[in-house]
Amino acid sequence: VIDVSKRLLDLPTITDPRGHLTFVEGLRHVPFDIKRVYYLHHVPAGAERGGHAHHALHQVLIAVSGGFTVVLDDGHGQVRHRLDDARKGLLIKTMEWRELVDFTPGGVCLVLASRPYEESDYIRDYDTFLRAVGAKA
Ligand code: T46
Repeated sequence: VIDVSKRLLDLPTITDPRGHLTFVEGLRHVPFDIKRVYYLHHVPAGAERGGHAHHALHQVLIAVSGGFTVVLDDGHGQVRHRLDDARKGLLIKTMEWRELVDFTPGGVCLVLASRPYEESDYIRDYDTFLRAVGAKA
């Protein structure tokens, strides 16, 4: 089972009377070179994102506005973590099933990814995922 406390990254944040500025450099603040950035926004109430795992992709998720809950599953157990602090990143590694649920209105999930988009990197079938991680015969 994934230990979420070991996956939370404290992103450098400069605070002054004008507000907060948080920044991220690849290979310095996240453990990979950043090859792609995308963001999930205007997510309707009740919508669920994710529902897959990746063979090779590493990602860091940041709740840059509002919040959402991440369900992480390594095939041997699930953990849920609420992300709602724009100064924190959540690292998701290879072969980890993820679901993003319960977005607040206006919630935005910024994702930093270690690789370009490749459909062949996705495992979208949960039984296939369980077999691949050795959690099912
Ligand atoms: C993940 C969660 C957090 C692209 O063309 N390029 C891209 O970089 C991405 C991420 C997606 N797409 C296309 C592929 C689909 O036709 O956008 C469409 C929606 O993608 P998907 O259903 O995979 O979106 P989510 O929100 O379920 O999952 C995404 C990422 O795919 C996934 O890696 O971890 O966000």
